Amino acid sequence: MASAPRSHSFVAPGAAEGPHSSHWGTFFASFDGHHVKVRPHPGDPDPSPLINNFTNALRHTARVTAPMVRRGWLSRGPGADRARGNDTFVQVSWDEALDLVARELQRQRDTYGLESIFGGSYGWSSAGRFHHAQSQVHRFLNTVLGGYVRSVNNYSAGASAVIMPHVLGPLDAVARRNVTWEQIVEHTEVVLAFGGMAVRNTQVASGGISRHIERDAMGRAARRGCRFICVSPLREDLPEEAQPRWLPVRPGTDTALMLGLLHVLVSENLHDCEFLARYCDGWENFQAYLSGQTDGQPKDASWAAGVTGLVENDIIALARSLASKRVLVVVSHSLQRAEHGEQPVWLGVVLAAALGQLGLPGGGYNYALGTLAHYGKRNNAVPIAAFPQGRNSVDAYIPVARIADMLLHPGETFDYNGQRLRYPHVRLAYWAGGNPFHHHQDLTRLREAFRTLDTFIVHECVWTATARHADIVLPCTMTLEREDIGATPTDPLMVAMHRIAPPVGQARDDYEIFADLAERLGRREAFTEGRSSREWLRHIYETTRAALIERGEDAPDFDTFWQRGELVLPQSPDDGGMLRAFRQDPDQHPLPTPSGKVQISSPTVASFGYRDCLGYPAWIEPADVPDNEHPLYLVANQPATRLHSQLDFGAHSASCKRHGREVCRVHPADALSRRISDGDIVRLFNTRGACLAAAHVTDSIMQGVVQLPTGAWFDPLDPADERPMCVHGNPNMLTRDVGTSSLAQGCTGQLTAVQLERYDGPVPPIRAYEPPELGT
Ligand SMILES: Nc1nc2c(c(=O)[nH]1)N[C@H]1C(S)=C(S)[C@@H](COP(=O)(O)OP(=O)(O)OC[C@H]3O[C@@H](n4cnc5c(=O)[nH]c(N)nc54)[C@H](O)[C@@H]3O)O[C@H]1N2
Ligand SMILES: Nc1nc2c(c(=O)[nH]1)N[C@H]1C(S)=C(S)[C@@H](COP(=O)(O)OP(=O)(O)OC[C@H]3O[C@@H](n4cnc5c(=O)[nH]c(N)nc54)[C@H](O)[C@@H]3O)O[C@H]1N2
Ligand SMILES: [Mo]
Repeated sequence: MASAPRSHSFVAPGAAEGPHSSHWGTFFASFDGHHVKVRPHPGDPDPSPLINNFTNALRHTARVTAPMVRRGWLSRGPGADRARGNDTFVQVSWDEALDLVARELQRQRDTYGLESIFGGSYGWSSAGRFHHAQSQVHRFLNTVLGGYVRSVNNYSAGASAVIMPHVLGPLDAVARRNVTWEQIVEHTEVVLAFGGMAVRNTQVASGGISRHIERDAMGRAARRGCRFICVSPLREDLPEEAQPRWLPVRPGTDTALMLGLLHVLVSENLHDCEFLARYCDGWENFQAYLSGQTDGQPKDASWAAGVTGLVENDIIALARSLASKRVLVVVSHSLQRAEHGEQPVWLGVVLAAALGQLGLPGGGYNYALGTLAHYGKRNNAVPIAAFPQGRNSVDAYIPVARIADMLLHPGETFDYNGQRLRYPHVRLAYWAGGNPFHHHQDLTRLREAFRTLDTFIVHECVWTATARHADIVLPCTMTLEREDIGATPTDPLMVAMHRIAPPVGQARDDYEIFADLAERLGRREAFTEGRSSREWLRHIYETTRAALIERGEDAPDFDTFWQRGELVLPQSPDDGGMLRAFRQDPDQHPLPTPSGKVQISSPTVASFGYRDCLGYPAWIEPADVPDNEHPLYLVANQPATRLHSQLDFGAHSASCKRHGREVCRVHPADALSRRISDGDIVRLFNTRGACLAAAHVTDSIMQGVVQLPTGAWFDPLDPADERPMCVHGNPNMLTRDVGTSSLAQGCTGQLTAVQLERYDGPVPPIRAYEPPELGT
């Protein structure tokens, strides 16, 4: 595994075959006018089946093939409209569409100022560095208009990105430059994985991934004797190769389990006092809470068993088995995408510190390892340039998952990381490269929020629910229809992403669309700097090439790189990063925290005075838990068969659905008591909404929990309904739109409480991939 990957030449069978890359793998592809043929990169030891989602995608009926304007907006003009999401569209020419967009942008800016424009906050779009749609829209709004209301953080790590700097340092230093899979294969004795490390998730890395190594690495570590413990409601959150022990924990209670483990370690004097004294700050404060001195409740194993549903003796035995071992604590992103998600992230640090493991090879704490293919890897020794964003003159921003709050409550104040902020009055949203009807919670509320806008502009390749709720939809190319450079700092392969197929219908690249809009607003040069797409690729490539030349490495010119199809980049040594340096010399290499040490408790966070995030990590009762009416936890996790909502209609994703619906896992006991059989259509519901899904009855999920992955396109039974049922299986019909806490205001979409029943009504057809009706 340590050996560097080789460059592969790709003198391919079909003349038209070319190299390409996606967030889920590097591959070669060709197009026959109807279908795409894909072949994984030969250097990938465990390629992802997700690449097969491309085979039927390019000419699918779901593609947007011409510019479209919503009937109501065209006839009545900009303004709040309840018809959004339930209206016909009118096809217009590119010139008409661009004139309408340019005029409306100008009107908003001149009438209300830039604080009325929201720059499409979020979304993964494609793997290429240049055509990255989010960067395109942000650069456009900055360089052409002068700025926009932005968002900070993301849906992945909303809580951890804010709490981690208070406790250890920047998130990337803890997630991306820390313990590698190489170290685990060699050194680790116990991997304690909260939320598991599902190989279905390590199929993916933003910017691309050329070698999927996680399954093999876990297998090799396990064969050497490393024990893997999967703390999760789902057995499959660790692969068989890891020979895992499954510890099914009640969702949302990991914090209590960690406290129980710490209580055993401390009361049996198995904790590393020397490490805590030398490297940590604020242990006493935390210990007062742990022991019960603060609130009268010792957080002992018996208490933890009551909260988590685990057996007291199992908690005690687990704690003892960790002492004096090379232990790696892992906390997945999923744990913090929930109420009080800051707490398990913080307590993971405390547990690793109490075990004295931080900074040791293969030991300590690697937040999010195994949730994306970025983590556990070496980092490249040369930089990869991004498409520059320009300067944003607007100060107003929101934490990304507060989008619906902002639209529904303009002018109101809210807490965020020690500050009191005010929601700006946004009247126009411009989205490119994301799908809020995939990523946001409580979709009924989100529909209400988007209905308040004057104008909603979306660039999309396909008719997502977001496009259907827009006023102006501009058709854009899919990645296979254009050239780009695929690269990310944690993968050594830079890929020349060749164009595989001509664009569908009238689709154009986001860049070309923005360039023509900039022209209409008199700012073409400011946006393009006079470069064509190809010239931007050359420009971006030069940054990497210059660094290679400086290091005396193979540094082909752009044309040679393009013709070779790929370039292997040098990587930095596996040196353990910030935490190793700190452990070796805490005086020379203090952590970037107020004390320079690990903040077991944080006076800074304490000074904010929040009741939902205290000055030390703690168990805080969540509000959204099962009750008599909604007795089950719903785990709404990442889909195994696609990336988010992308290519949901793709061959692989579609082949894994049942009766065209998303599959929901149910424990046999929960199924039996509801007379649900494997394959039945079921209805999941709570006070916020409902959706249909197909049941898969399995004992790989713990009793009392159902699981429905994200990504099935929102498909309302009746779009005119105020609270429609999704007939396809989108779990965000059910999730709650509240922040993790006043500290981070992160997304809490992973967990909610639901009821489940067999659905005996007539099964409605799936219409999510049919284009909306055309009007005149
Ligand atoms: N309930 C619940 N909700 C969740 C999560 C959860 O665990 N539970 N997870 C959250 C997480 S971690 C994430 S990261 C988000 C993901 O949320 P998103 O990133 O918004 O999801 P994607 O489906 O990847 O959306 C990308 C969109 O970009 C479009 N696109 C692709 N290429 C291009 C292009 O070149 N140009 C343009 N203009 N568009 C393009 C695609 O068609 C697609 O609609 O979801 C979050 N939502
Ligand atoms: N195939 C595929 N891979 C992906 C993605 C995708 O869409 N498809 N998305 C990528 C992205 S953007 C991100 S951010 C990462 C997200 O990475 P994560 O957020 O970690 O991924 P999830 O699959 O949502 O959750 C992992 C597991 O956590 C468990 N879990 C949920 N709640 C709890 C809890 O309270 N306690 C414990 N102990 N376990 C719990 C669930 O069983 C779930 O299967 O995944 C990435 N990988
Ligand atoms: Mo994510």
